[in-house]
Amino acid sequence: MTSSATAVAHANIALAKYWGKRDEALALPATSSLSLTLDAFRTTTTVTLGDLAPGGPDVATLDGAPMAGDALARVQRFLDLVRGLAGSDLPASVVSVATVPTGAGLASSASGFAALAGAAATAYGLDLAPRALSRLARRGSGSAARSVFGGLVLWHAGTDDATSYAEPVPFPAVLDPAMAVVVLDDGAKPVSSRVAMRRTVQTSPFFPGWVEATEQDVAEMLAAVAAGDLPVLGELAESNALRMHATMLGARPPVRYWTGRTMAVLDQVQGLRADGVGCWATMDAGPNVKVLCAGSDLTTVAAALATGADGTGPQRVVTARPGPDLRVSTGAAADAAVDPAEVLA
Ligand code: 2P0
Repeated sequence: MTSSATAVAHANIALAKYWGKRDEALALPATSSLSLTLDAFRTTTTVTLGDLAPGGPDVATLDGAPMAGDALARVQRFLDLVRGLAGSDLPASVVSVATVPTGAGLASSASGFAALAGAAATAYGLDLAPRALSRLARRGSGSAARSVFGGLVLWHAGTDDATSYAEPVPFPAVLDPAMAVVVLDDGAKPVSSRVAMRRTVQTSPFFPGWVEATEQDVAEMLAAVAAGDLPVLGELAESNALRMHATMLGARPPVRYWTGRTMAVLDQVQGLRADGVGCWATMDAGPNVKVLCAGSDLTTVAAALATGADGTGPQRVVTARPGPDLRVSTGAAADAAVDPAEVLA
């Protein structure tokens, strides 16, 4: 008998970052983190069982191309985990379509492993509540724990597998968070965030300070969210991102994801603030800059960023608002959920 499930998960961008694990095997982070799930970037994944010989290898495609090597091995390891929970030896056929450029610091592994967790758990007959699904997604990729939920999301660092999960953080309508994503480079990054994180933990003398400061940032951010204070949230987010990059710049050899164009966008954001427009930058494991602003300012901010910084020329900007929770469907509804036209051109 064939069993199939499809899940749609949205990418998230951290405002207080996850950078460094305290336990690699269980993917337990060194700090809690806070993120915004975005409506503009998502992964749709279908997991089908029953059309491959039992005991054989899993197969997977991403945007129509067969997965191979390390990327496929990572998917297979994750499916082994799900099979262990389900008591199954059936291989899976995985079809994934993303509107997120892969490996470019645009949170593709977050939406990718959240969608895989949702689809695989259902296909293998596991009935997991959202918190358990968040814990499962974490094992695929840490940040995927957060993509199980929409809106603002807090991932508790926790102390073990059971206590390290994400949950939504309700926010007042007045907060109105939105993001303009400046896509400077959507190619794969030179150093994976997994490798860069490990190197930072092992060699950066700044790492202990980063951990301490981030726990404080998360607490202050939650207070700003509850108060509906976007400027305070934005200032904390920009500062936290700069500290994360400072920590990895302190690694040996140093990890630097920024380019000259990254710095030019930071200047643009500072210029917009000087002109009275509330916006704050955050950067992940890549050169791209994500700019937090009020939804009511999103069109203005995106238009200003799109013109490009002095001397750089026009640049691509994608606008995003808070995205939804992970959705899982089965049967005919699942087939309809996969739309090849969603592939990013
Ligand atoms: C974050 N990043 O909080 C941080 C900020 C990148 C910079 O989570 O090793 O792909 O799979 O747990 O989740 C990217 O790291 O790493 C990430 P693994 P992941 O969004």
